[in-house]
Order: sequence, then structure tokens, then C-alpha cells
Amino acid sequence: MEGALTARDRVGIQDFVLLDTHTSETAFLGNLKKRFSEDLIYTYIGTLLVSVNPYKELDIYSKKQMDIYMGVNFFELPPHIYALADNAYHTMMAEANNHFILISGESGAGKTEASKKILQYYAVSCPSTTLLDSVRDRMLVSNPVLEAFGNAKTLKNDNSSRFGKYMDIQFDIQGDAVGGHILSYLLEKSRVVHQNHGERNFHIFYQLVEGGEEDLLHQLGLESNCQHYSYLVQDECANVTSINDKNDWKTVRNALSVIDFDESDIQHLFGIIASVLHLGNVQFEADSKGYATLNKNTELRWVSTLLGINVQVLQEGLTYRKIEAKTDEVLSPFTVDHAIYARNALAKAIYGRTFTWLVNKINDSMENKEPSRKTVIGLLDIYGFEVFYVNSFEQFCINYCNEKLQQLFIQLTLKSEQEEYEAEGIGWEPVQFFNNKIICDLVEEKHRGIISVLDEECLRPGEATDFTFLEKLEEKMGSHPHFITHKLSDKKIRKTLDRGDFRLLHYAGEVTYGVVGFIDKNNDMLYRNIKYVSLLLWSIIHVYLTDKLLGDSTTDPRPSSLLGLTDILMSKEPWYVRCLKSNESKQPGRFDDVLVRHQVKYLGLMEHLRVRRAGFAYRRRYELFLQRYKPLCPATWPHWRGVAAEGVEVLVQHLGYLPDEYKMGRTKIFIRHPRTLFATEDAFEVCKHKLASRIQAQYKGY
Ligand code: AD9
Ligand code: MG
Repeated sequence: MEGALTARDRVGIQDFVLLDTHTSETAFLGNLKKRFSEDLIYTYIGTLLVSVNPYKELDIYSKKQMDIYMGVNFFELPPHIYALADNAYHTMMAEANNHFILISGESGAGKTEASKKILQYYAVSCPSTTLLDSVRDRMLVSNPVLEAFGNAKTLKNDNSSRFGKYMDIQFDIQGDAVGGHILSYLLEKSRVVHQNHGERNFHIFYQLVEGGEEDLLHQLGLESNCQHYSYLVQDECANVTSINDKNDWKTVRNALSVIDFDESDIQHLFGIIASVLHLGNVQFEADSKGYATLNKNTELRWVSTLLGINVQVLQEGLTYRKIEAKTDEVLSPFTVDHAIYARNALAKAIYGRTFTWLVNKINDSMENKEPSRKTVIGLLDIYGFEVFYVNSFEQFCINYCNEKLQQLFIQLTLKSEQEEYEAEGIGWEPVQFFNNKIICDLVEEKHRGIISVLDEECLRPGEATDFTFLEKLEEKMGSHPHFITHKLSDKKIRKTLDRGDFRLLHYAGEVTYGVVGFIDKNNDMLYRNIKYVSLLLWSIIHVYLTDKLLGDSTTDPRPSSLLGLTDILMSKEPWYVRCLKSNESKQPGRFDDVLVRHQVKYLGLMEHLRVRRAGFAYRRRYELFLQRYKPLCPATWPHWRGVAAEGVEVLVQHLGYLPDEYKMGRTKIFIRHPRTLFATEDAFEVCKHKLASRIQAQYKGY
């Protein structure tokens, strides 16, 4: 009928797999845009959830909404993050295995928000006993605490995660959320001492200074003015309209008491945070010989008081290098530059250790000590791919992490899916996709990758510089199609590169990295900068931090530790949320076609859709399928005595599966649409209840 819009015209299609015959990028984007304009930010590709950041509060996350989604099959309700969370949960319960939800997308796309919604869903909706309420409360409040210490305003996102977070939510056999555990990765410590134009330090500093009670600030020797602290005013953007530091302070203070921080822990914690601010204000002057001296030591006295370190020792640590000779120790004075370097290194080390300590404390408070059998749902929320005008070692690490996650996604979906069809002898037209393994190898390959070259250079202290590192890269990577430098490029491209740059062609786009600082920052990560920071200073840090911050942090925080994470994820059943950024200016309701198209492309969503459309949403080994659903058919219940595959064939015939709906592989049955399986699952639920009441009736007879 002309003129009247059908619901489908208005709200688009909620699962791309059902998008008629169109698998073109234009149709895909048209559907996303149509839904976005109706505030429908979620769309499925099969069981993968695509989410587009609305940049405005939507009324879709209430308890009432959670209840609507609880226990309802995936495709019966409009797409929602709760539906995905619920489905992962019910599959975990039914199959008694571990799952993880991988949330990806570029910086500001909505990953952290998505992960919070999922956690809220589990904490609020899953069955509960009063005893467990406190664990859930702790899980929920761990978010504002970790965000205060690990998030900051960047040019891309006012609340950008500056660390990677993997959280296991543990469930007991009844399905109660009974505990949690967090692993944190690669905190961007350099932000403590330096922020780029238009960015801020970690939120907690502003929260304390702006929101801290008068008494507390007095005890810590702090002024209630961010402008007073050189680590906070480098870019004079202390005030951000979207952030209310005073309110956030209250939230964090309350949260800390929920996660078992007593008053002395809290005093201690903020004493350390304040000491970092004081340290940033410690200034040096050159004496007549050019060596560093302190121009006044008021700030250093505060650091000394707050950390409990003798002021003289601290002062020596910041202005002298300790050289250990055979029998003696010699103090050699620092230049001003060296002293500033030592001061900043100390500030970063203190902050980094405090963060690790905080994560450990949160983990203690969420720990479930019951030895009962548990299954977990893991949530992965890392910092997203980012490109700035100037990109350094931090962006290199962040973008490499994203490269790894994309590889994991490819491995688990596009690649293994197609390999499985082949192995199972299912007829299949291969779908072409860009495999970013070539870029992961370029970064991580042993002895040849960028990280190896960097590590090797770090082992040549005194000789290696950022520029010798770049030369080595040019020697080793010269002809690599994803690596370009000024020297290696033609005239046209050369104009866009400085001599100290290298450019990587990432899966998500080109990024030009300036090499300055790579050696230093990598050394810092390896805790090898003993050479640069005096031994004396380091012994102070060591004694102080191991005593006060409960143990050494032995985890290697470099990107290579991500390999361990890949193993953790590979052992679980995956679910995916792909977050898309709707526009660069953070405007509510604005959908930038070019920006969204670019993300759809590099995230491989079209390829995923093609594999999904032509493929099968569900597969199970014959034995498992038969074991679960055999009560649904008289011929297979209570036992099927023949070959499992034949039993499954009899069973699905009985259930009325159409020939196009399923395929029989070598070891597994493949089912095309989830709704077919859901219908079977519903029938199974009904049957289970009937069986249960029959058994009850029998027992009544005794
Ligand atoms: V980064 O890689 O950590 O820099 P994220 O985590 O992908 O990034 P985040 O979740 O922090 O982005 O979202 C950025 C901002 O977008 C939030 O602070 C919200 O203002 C906004 N946002 C994101 N998702 C939603 C949503 N579902 N509803 C409303 C949202 N606003
Ligand atoms: Mg985030």
C-alpha cells in the first residue's frame, strides 16, 4: 500500500541475516541507519550483536526491561544487549561450560558501556540469595572505582579506558552469580606525568582535588584547585562538561567502603594519590656545575610524610645516581633533565603499583570462597583502536591489542567456521576475507617482529636510541607491505612522513607512529630502567612499594602478555558485541555514513554476514544432541541403541525439520537458523516438566 509505512519499513530488519537478498554494504548501512533514527541501536547478525553508540540516554536499561528479556529466546524480542547476556547465561547453564563475551570497536564506540550493561544484567537479574547480595554489590561498584583510576578524558572519548580489562563472572550450579575476578592489562602509566593537548590525567586526581572534603585535603596538604598541580594543568582542560568530578568523588568514596576498604586503607590510598600530585610539583634547578638541586623542598616534604620515606633519602634518590663499585657505593649527581626523568619514573611506578594493588583488593572482595563447581562468563573490554595527530608507544600497544582481538575474531568465526564445514564435508562456497595475521606477525613474530627488535635494542643500553631502533626496523621490515617509513617510501608518501616516523597499515586504517620515546617507554614496561633511574631510587621504590602495596607486581604488562589472554579466551565459547561509533563529535543521534561504513568494512561485518547467511547458526556433536533431545521422540527415548548420527536423523525427522534447515556432517548436525533450535529447546522444556510431574506422581504413590 502506497503512503503507509509498515513496521518493517520504519524500524528496518532486526537481524541482518534476514535482510532479503541484499548483502550489499549499502543495504547493510541503510538498515543500520534506519534503525538508529528510531533509537534502535542494536541489530543482530545471527547471534552477533551490532551496537551503534547513540550518545544519549535511552530508556531501555531498566529493571523492567531486564525482566522482559530474562529467559526469553533470542529472536522473540527486539535485539538487545540483555538478550545476548541472557542467551550466553542460559547456554552456559544448559551445557555447563564456560563462555566469554568479546566486546570490540574503536575508541568511544561504547564497549565499556556495553560491558557495564552486561554486568548489571547478571548482578540484578540472576537468582539471588541475601548472602550473595554483597558479592554482587561489590561487582557492580568495582566499575566506578576502576574507571576513576584507569579511565581518562582523551580526544576520542571523555571516559576512555586506559587499561584492558578482562572480568570473569562466576556462577554456581544453581545459576547464582557468586563471585568475580578481574585481570587488568597494560595501564597507560605515562598519562600520570604527561597528557596530550586536549586530554586529562586519570579521573581520580580531579575527583580528589575537586571533591575531597576539606579535612582530607588538609591532611594530604592539597589545595582544592587543579590549576595548582603541574601533572593536572599541562593542558588546562581540567573541566569537562560531561564529567562531574565532585559527584564522581562521592560515588567512588561510597564504592570503596562497599568493597571492604577500611578508613586506614582509604587514607593510605589517597595519601599515595596526593603524593603523586606533590611529586609533580617538585622542581629542580641547575647549580653552577649544571647539576640538579631542589629549589624548595616543601612539596618533597609532603611526599616524604605521605609515603613515610625520609626526606633526605628521597632527595638524594631524585638528584643522584647510585653507582655500585666493588666495595663501595658512589653517588653521581644528575642533571636537571635526569632528575625530572627520575621524578616522573617514580610517579608512574607509584601509580602503576597502586592500580595493581587496587585490582587485587577488588578481587579479594569479590572472591567466592565456596569450593563448589562454578562456570564463568568472561567479559573482555579493552581500549579501542585509536589514531591521533601524534601517535606514540601507547597507541602502538593499544592498536596492537586491537589487532590481536580482530585476529581472534577471525580465527573463531570466519576461518574456523569455514574450516569446520570443510572438515565435516558440508558443501560450501568459500567467503573471501582480509586476514590481519600478517600485521600481527609484523608486530609480534619472534626475532623478527617490531616488539622483538625493540626488546633487542633495549638490551643495548647506552648504544641504542629511538633512531637506531628505527634503522633496525627498516633493515628487517624493509619490504613488508604493511610497514612504511620516510626512507622506504616514494616521493609522494614521503611528504606525509617525518624522518622519525614509521607507519603501519593496520586492519582498521593507517597509523603513523613517532619513534621518540619508544626505547624509554618499553624499558619502563620491562622494569629495566634501573640504569636510567638511580639504583638508590629504585631500592626506595622497591622497599616502599613492596611493604605498603602488598607485594610485588610480577606480571609482565607488555602486549605479549595478551598471548596468555588469547589462551584464556580460546578455552571458552565466544559471543560477540561489535560496537560502532556513530559520529566523531559525540553528538546525540547523528549518524555519519562515511565513518560507520569504514567501521563496518574493517570489522569484517559484511564477511561475517555472508558466512552467517550461507552457513549454520548452530552445530552439535551427534552424541550431545541426541543425549539432550532424545525425550522428544518415542524412537529415541529412553535409549537409542544404534549409531548416534542415525538417531539424530530419526529425531529431527520426527520433529519435522525441513531438509533445507539442517545438514548432517561427519560428526555433527548443523542447523541453519537459531529459531529451529529454539523451537526444539521449547519443546524440550515442556517435555522436561511433563517428565518431572510424572516422576513426582509416581513418588506420591509410595
Ligand atoms: V575506549 O576504547 O575505552 O576510549 P569505549 O569504551 O568503546 O571507548 P564508552 O563505552 O566509554 O566507549 O562510550 C563512550 C561514551 O559514549 C559514553 O561515555 C557514553 O556517553 C556514550 N555511550 C556509549 N554507549 C552508550 C549507550 N548504549 N547509551 C548511551 C552511550 N550512551
Ligand atoms: Mg572503554
